[in-house]
Amino acid sequence: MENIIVSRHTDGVMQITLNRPKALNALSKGLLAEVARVLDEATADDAVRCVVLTGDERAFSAGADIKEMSDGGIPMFAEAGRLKSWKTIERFAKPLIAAVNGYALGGGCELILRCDIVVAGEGACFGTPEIKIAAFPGDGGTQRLPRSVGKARAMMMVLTGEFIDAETARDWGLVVEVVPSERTIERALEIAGIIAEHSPIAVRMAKAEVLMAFEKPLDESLSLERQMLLWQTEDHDEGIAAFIEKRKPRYTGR
Ligand code: CO8
Repeated sequence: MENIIVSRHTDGVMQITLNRPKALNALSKGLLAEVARVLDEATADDAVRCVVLTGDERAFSAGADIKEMSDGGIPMFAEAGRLKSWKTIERFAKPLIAAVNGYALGGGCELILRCDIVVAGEGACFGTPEIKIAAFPGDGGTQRLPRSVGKARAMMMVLTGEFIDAETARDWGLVVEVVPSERTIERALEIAGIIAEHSPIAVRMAKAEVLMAFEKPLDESLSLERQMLLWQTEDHDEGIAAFIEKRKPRYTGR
């Protein structure tokens, strides 16, 4: 991999570190394709229960690669491979946790909007500055940002291009916790480790159900949630047995 570093932790957590520091981890087509490839591998690998996505101290990611844009022009955004990579990230069914230090801008901000939980270091900042280059957050940001922070705040960010700091991002609901910068990855890994102990099938179902709240009308998602109650899993039986027998459950993911 040229643009990312992949590491595995013993507790079932995979860490993907964006690694284009000279370009502030800008999301080139190559980088996005590598992230998508690794997420496909993580999907197929039962040993991976949760993924943490991070950058470096200076930037989680400063967004789409503006230098690639000038090569390809705006239609570059609609390039099939690039859209396929985004789709893979969006459809990843296991939990995805972002650990953000430094800039999370443009596509970098859109990337965290696709994550399930976001932990930020004190110095992190978030923004959708595309308007400054006569564009808009077209990798899902115009739709996901208002669902995350509400219309007025999304309009403020999208139309001014101004950044918000980590505390504001937490107050607005974009981020779940703000921690000292040197603790960001550690905290994200802690959360991932807790999730990795749970039944993987129950975790996948729970993630899918919460996401339905943003994707479907309420009557449809409530009806789908009720249908999911019919699911019988061995893990559920094991969870109940372990509770009654006062022991740790041994989940198999079935
Ligand atoms: N793409 C490519 N290279 C970048 C990017 C980027 N997004 N951001 C920074 N870099 C590069 C710089 O060019 C510079 O490289 P070099 O040293 O070779 O000149 C290096 O990273 C360091 O950057 P700076 O020197 O600019 O660092 P500063 O600390 O002075 O500034 C900033 C940091 C404020 C983050 C500044 O770099 C910046 O404003 N970057 C651009 C942020 C941005 O606009 N992001 C949004 C991009 S567009 C997008 O994400 C989605 C578009 C979807 C459009 C849909 C269709 C309309």
